[in-house]
Amino acid sequence: MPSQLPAFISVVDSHTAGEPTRVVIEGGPDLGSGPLAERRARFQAEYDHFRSGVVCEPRGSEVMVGALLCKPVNPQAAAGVIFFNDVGYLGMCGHGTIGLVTTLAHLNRIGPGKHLIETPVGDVHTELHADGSVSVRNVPAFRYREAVRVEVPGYGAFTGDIAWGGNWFFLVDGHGQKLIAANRNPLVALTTAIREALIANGITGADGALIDHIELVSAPEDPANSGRNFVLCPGASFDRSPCGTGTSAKLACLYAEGKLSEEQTWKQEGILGTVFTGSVVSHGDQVIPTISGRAWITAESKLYFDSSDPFRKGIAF
Ligand code: PYC
Repeated sequence: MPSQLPAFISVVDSHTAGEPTRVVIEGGPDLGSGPLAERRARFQAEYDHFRSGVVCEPRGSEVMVGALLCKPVNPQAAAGVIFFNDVGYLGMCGHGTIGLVTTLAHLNRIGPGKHLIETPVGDVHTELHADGSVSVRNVPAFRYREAVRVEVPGYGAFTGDIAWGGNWFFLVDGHGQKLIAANRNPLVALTTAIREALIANGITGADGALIDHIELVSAPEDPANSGRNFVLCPGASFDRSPCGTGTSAKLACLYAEGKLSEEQTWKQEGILGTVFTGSVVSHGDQVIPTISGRAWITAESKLYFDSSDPFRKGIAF
């Protein structure tokens, strides 16, 4: 009965470089056994209240990314997963995949080694290392358009690249902002205004896809790293981690500009100063990025959805 919620579900929470992931282990909706993209469409059409109940307040928050663990199509895969947040669904999620692999290891479902994970936008090849870090060989990434100019009301003109890294990104350099946590409110305001301006001007990813992630990039604060970013996620939240798909999009742009070779490692600093390392291999006119980072388990819980609770489907602000 799709509009109903189960009495309770089991989740494992973790954070990857500061960004939380909540993996639904038991009690999630039965989405059938087709490709993950079809199952995501069914999730959205029939069980969106489950998404909002799990990640929105009062059980979650706008920063929480949910991960619905699904039976994979390929019996060789360790898991299928559908990522979601307080406003909708993600294609891939780099920090979330690192959190998922760490969670599966915590549950003793996998050990160190290589594990295939299916997502709605393609297969990702992960490796859990002996030190607890996780590498994610992402779906192919590419720069779609270079140096796109957009006029942002109240701020002026910005120029950025549009790239796919498992989600759609608009990457902006030369924004004049210092990318530090103390500036998070003005950074959210600016990136939200940029996203609205892209929409207002009909600037999209391929096939009219909504560009829902805005990535400001700069030089690193720590000279040991290669670059720093601030990533606005779909909705009003920003990524506390360096954003796995955002790092992938950045790597694709660097490669397209001839500023990154297959031999180089890129150290991507996020807004908290935490780091993902990244590299690429060429894939025709695209690249296959690999990003690595570490997650930590923060809780194993049951979430209750009492039928008399007015906020069992989450609070929609
Ligand atoms: O790590 O890819 C990522 C991600 C996307 C949204 C939040 N984190």
